[in-house]
Amino acid sequence: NPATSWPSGKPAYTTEYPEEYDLSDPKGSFEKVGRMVLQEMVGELPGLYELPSKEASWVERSLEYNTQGGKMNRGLIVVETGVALMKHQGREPSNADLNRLAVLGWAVEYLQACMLMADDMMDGSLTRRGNPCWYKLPDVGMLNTNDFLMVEMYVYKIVKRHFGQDRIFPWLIDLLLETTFQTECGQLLDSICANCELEELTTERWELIVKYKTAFYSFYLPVALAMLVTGVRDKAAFDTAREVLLEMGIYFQAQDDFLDAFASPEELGKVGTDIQDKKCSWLFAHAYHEKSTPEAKAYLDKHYGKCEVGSEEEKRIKKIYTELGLKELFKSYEAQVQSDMQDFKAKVKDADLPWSVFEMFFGMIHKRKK
Ligand code: GPP
Ligand code: MG
Ligand code: MG
Ligand code: MG
Repeated sequence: NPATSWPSGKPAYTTEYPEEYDLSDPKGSFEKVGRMVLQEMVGELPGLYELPSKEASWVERSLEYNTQGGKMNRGLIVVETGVALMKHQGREPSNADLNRLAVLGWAVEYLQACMLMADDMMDGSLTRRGNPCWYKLPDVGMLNTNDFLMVEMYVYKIVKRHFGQDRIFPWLIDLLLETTFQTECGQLLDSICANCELEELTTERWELIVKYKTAFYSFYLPVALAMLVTGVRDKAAFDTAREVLLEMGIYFQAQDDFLDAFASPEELGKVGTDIQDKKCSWLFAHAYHEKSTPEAKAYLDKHYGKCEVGSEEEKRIKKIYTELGLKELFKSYEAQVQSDMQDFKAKVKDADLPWSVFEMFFGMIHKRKK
C-alpha cells in the first residue's frame, strides 16, 4: 500500500495497552488515553513528516488547546456504550477493549474539535470553553484553517493507528466520513440563513439544520462506533439507535440555541452570537413563526441579524423572546422529549439494545445548564 509503506517505518500500530483502564474513574481514564493518543500523534511528526521542532510544537499546542478541556460527553459515551453492549452480550470488556473504545471516543472528540475550530471562525465567535477561540489568538488567525484541517486528519490517523489492522477499519472510516459530510450539509444549511429572508427561517428549517449539523455527529456517531466495535451488525439495531439519538441530538441543539441567549457566558464558556449572526435558532424560529405578535415581528424584521453582540437591540430581542413565552414553550418541549424517550424504551428493547445506553446519554444532557 503506497500510502502506508513509505517512508519506511510506516505504519506503526498500537496493539498493547499496558496502562490499566479504571472504569471507576471514567473521566480520568479517558483523559489518560487522550494524553497517550496526543503523544503518539505528535511523536510521529519529526520522523515521518520531517517537521522541525517549531512546527511540531505548533501542532502539539493546537491539539492541546483545541481537543482538551471540553465536557468530553461524546467521547465518554463511546466507552460507556461499548461497555453496556458487551455486558448485554454477556462479555466482560478486557483492558484492550476499554482502551480501544476510548481511542474511538477520542476520534469523536478530535472530529468535534475540528468542527468547532471551523465553526467559531464562521460564526465570528470570541470564546470557547472559557478561552479565546483559537483563530482569535494573534499568532493564529487564518492559520486556523490549516490547523483544523490537520485536526480532522488526526481523526483518521488515530483510528488507523489503533484499528488499521482490524477488519472493521473500512466501516469505521466510512462512518466517520459519512458523518462528517452530514455535518457539513448541516453547516451549509445553517450558514445560508445569512442570505435568507426571515420568513424562510422556520421551525421546519431549524429541525433540518440541527439534525444534520449536530445530531448525527454528536449523538448517532459515538453510539454507532461503539456498536460496530462490539460486533453489532443488525441493520435494524442501527436504525433504531439512529431514530432515538437523532431526537436527542435535536433537543441538544435546541438547548444550545436556548443557552446561546439565556446562559451566562461564564458558565457556558462561550459568548452567544446567534442573534448577531441571523441564525435560524430554536428561539428565533419559534418567536417569529409560532408565537409572534405584529410588534415583535416588526422589531425582529428591523434588527435581527443586524445588531452586535452585547448591543441594546440584542438585549431587546432576548426580552421579546421572554415576553413571547419562549422559556415556558421550551420547558414544554423539554417535557415532550422526555416523554418521547420513555416511549422509545420498548422499541430499543425490541432491537436488542440495552436501554441503559440511551438513558445514560439522555441523563447527561437533560436540563443541562452548560
Ligand atoms: C454547532 O452549531 C454545530 C457545529 C459545531 C457543527 C459545525 C460544522 C462544521 C462542518 C464546521 P453552533 O454554532 O450553534 O455551536 P456553538 O454554539 O458551540 O458555536
Ligand atoms: Mg458556533
Ligand atoms: Mg455555527
Ligand atoms: Mg450555538
